[in-house]
Amino acid sequence: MRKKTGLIAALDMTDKTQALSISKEIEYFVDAIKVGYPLVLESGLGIIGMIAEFAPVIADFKVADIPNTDKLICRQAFDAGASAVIVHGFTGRDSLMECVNTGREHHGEIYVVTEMSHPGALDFLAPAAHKLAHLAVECGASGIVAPATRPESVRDMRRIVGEMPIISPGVGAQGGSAAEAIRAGADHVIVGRSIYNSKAPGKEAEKLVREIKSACDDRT
Ligand code: OMP
Repeated sequence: MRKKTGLIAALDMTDKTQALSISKEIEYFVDAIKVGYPLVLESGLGIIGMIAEFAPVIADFKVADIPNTDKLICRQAFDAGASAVIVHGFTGRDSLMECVNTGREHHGEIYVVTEMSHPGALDFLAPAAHKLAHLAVECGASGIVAPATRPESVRDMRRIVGEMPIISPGVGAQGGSAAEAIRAGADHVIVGRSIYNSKAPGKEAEKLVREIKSACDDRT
């Protein structure tokens, strides 16, 4: 994903009209727009192509199955116009490799979830996060997802994955800070509710972009 602003907006809504109007409002401020099950299940897979008119789309399907099923899901997302797909790594090397290969066939990217941002991630995922990050590197994934709610984990992941892109959710509604995630080593932050629940999504996105830029300046 090309980095211009460092911001990825997550549109976790079910209303297609609202999703398209917010996409138009924020297109200049985002590097990508992430859509997931809520919007796709309500509107159909075609919504990916519609949003891709405004910005590259990350299909957040958290793919987590056997290799063949993973391949079929990733293929659907890329054929619909997604530039990237988010997948889980805990299903193991063969499943992840299949996603990465499907991404390559479609000139698309695969981002692997390491530690998630919510409190429940500490139950099972956090203890496996280092292994998942290593697996993402070994399988040649495009990048990883690491939690803005725990900047120390982002810092840890950065040490493991080297230059690999890190995209980081959990900013705003989940309590994380965009600036801290960026200073800890994230390349992009993913922001949902703070943008789409705001009265002025464009202005909110613009504000976040300023915050990200100033945190990037602190880092250099
Ligand atoms: P807000 O909490 O509303 O900003 O939304 C965060 C977005 O990032 C949602 O679309 C989540 O599904 C997603 N997300 C997380 O919040 N935590 C994670 O660990 C991983 C993701 C993700 O893979 O995008």
